[in-house]
Amino acid sequence: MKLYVYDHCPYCVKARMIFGLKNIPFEMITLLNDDEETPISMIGQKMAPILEKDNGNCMPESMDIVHYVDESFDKPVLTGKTNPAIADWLRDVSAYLNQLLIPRYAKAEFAEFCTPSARAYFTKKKEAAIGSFAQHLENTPVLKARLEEDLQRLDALIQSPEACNGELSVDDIHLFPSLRGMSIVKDVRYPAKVDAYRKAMSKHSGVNLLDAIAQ
Ligand SMILES: N[C@@H](CCC(=O)N[C@@H](CS)C(=O)NCC(=O)O)C(=O)O
Repeated sequence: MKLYVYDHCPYCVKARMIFGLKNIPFEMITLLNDDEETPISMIGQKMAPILEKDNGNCMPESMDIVHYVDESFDKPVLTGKTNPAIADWLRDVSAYLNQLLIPRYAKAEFAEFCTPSARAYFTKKKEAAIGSFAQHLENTPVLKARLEEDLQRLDALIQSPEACNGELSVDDIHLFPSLRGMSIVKDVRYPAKVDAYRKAMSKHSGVNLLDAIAQ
């Protein structure tokens, strides 16, 4: 199976995670961010992730891919209960997280931005959506303080480094991509349980944290 992704994309991280958590081999292909033709030819729109199955059929939508892979190969692993407090936390943080992450993604050495036109495409599209990157970057101290406060609340919800609710569930598929995204922000102070969780989940899912390229 082939999975078409952008490295920065949290939805693509969801799809990547299920392969890692189940130890299922797959080929990952990173699309250039300004390549509209490839995804449109596969699923009729410019969007990632896309799963190309061995029979050539293409499947969009991260959670459809997650459920397909979890249920079609070996025993399902996402068998734990969800906790509505995790979804609430993610909703609260999503109010400002993109302002911290997207301007940093735009400067990072991701494969989807390896040509100047691909990087320019992303910058233009995302600045139109979220406003001036320069202004958001200037606001970093305020945004980071808010994030660190929210991470303290998350710490109280984490039950195990191996799974946020104690047993792997779709909450892990939703939570880890946000934590992975925020690892591109330099010098965030992670409470102990959150830090252990993001590191363990990175290891088990095979999706790297971005600490090494944090800005
Ligand atoms: N509902 C979709 C959303 C996927 C999505 O929004 N992907 C973004 C990247 S994070 C995308 O491809 N946007 C189009 C673009 O970047 O031009 C899913 O869960 O897979």
